[in-house]
Amino acid sequence: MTNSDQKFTVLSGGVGGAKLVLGLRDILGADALQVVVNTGDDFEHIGLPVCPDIDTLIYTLADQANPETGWGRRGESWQFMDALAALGGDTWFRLGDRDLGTHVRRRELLQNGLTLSAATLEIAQAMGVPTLVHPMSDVPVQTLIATAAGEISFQDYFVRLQAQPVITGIRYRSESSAAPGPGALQALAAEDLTGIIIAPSNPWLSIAPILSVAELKSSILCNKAPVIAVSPIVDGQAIKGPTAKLMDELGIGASVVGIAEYYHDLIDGLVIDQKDKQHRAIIEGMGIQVAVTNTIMNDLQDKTRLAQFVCDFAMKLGTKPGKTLRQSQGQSA
Ligand code: FO1
Repeated sequence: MTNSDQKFTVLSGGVGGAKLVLGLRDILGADALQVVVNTGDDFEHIGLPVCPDIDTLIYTLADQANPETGWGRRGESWQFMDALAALGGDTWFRLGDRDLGTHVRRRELLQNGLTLSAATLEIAQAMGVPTLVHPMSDVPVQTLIATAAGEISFQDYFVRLQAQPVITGIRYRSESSAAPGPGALQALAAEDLTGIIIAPSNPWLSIAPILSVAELKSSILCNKAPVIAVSPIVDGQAIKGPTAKLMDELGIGASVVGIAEYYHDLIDGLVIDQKDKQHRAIIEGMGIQVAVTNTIMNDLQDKTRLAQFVCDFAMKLGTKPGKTLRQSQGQSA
């Protein structure tokens, strides 16, 4: 199938999402794609506004992502961190010298009165990334992790404590009800979309914060375009990160069926790995269309191949009668 005139909006978290977005950008072109990004991981660190998922995505699209760490910038050096350590500063969260430039520039733009959406656009353009990257909200929405020892911030859980604590609950906190980022809202409400794609990011840590912004979720539910998720679980294992551990801890059980159950009121289609094809019937029994392929993305060819597969699946699904039901659910939400 040809990709001309197709338009997609993607919901994305960090590395897994960025890989699929890169594949989509390569086959569709920058203009046919918009990305709504999780900001639940964002925090202020040593006085700087750090937005890990936004930066992972922009660095990936700019071919500036650090392949060694999976976060931060390619060709990184650590002189700032070494100097800070020598002075007794906080070093559990490592900001490389080049990455530091992004956070300092973002702070300057925010202090000049720009919204996070506008600052992100400015940084993306400066890095030669024309793809529209939209923060889910311009106001802070924090992912908070409940553990036996109390509630902790996302970065405390993920980086400082290396995702070791057992999770007993997760919530997404904003000071008032979080307003959607203007670009994010427009990208999900657009009437000419071929599909809305949920990238293979962690559903609870990366996608749920986006869905916690009520207007974004209802825009997805109301949109006539098919919604397709790509499973981040393959053969009971997470492709990356603590997704499988978290699913076990929340009593869901690490399986692609748990992913389908979590998204079932939202999606029309789920892309699962060929290693999970035995789960196809049970997922289809939930009213979700299933497409089976190799979902592991090691190189650029894997990314573009999976991206093309997802686009073709969206074309096949088209606008379905089932949309009427989701539309009315969305309006009452
Ligand atoms: N992850 C780590 O495991 N250790 C770090 O020191 C670290 C620093 C860091 C700096 C900037 C940035 O944008 C991301 C960084 N990350 C680090 C990754 C990040 O915290 C998580 O991978 C994401 O929040 C999850 O998507």
